[in-house]
Amino acid sequence: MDFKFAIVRIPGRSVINGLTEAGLGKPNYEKLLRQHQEYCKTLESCGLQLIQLPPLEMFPDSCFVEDSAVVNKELAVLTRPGALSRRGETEYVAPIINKNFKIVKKIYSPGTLDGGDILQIGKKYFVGLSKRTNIEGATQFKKIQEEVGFTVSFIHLRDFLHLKSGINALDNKTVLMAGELINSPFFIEYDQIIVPSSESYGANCLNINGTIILPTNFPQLLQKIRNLGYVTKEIEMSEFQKLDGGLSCLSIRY
Ligand code: CIR
Repeated sequence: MDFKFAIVRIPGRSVINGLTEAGLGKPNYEKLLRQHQEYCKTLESCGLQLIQLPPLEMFPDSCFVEDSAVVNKELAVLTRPGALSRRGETEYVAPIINKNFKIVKKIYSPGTLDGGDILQIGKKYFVGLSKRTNIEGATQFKKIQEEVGFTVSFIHLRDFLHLKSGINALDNKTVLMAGELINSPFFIEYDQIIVPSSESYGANCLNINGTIILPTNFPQLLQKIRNLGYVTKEIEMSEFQKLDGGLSCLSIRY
């Protein structure tokens, strides 16, 4: 996918108290910061210009900036995050979104929507109905995007925190899918790479201008992607994994 910019937020010290169901223990802040710097360098090495926002200590999860806005070439949508402790994050992303997008829409109460639940493949959007994104939020999103020519489908999630925890596109015809999303009828038309259950976290990967970025230590998945001829780069994500955060969550790309 072709992108020029990425918005990222530097993690504050409070990140170690971020929401999690992973059961992997608390992250080490210094290590997490190094992993974030490596993430930023990797995006730059793929040709992106970074817009770095400062840490927001009052919002431990605010480095997972993807959840607060969904953007495309037509417009931006400021979300209303599903977790109460994250709801205020949008306000702090709004200024940079308003500066960079001509049309900016919003998700309103009682709707909730996290950017991690939004998967775009070409002119199609798939929206995860999850613990964080409710039907009201998804319906508002659908209306906004249909007006600018996208089709929008809803997918009920049972296990994954977000839709993109379990499925991502390598390009406009290939998806990487894990867990409950394997065999999903929504993706029949795509070439499918099945992520082994022991490597499920690796399903959250990114295509930045032709390079597939994936987390380290998922050797079977790496091999499958390389066998298809993709150029890959791996990044250490252990400290973000402890917070249920993946590669896509750490930036808003456009
Ligand atoms: C949360 O539970 O909200 C954060 N600890 C992780 C958010 C991950 N975001 C994403 O997958 N888009």
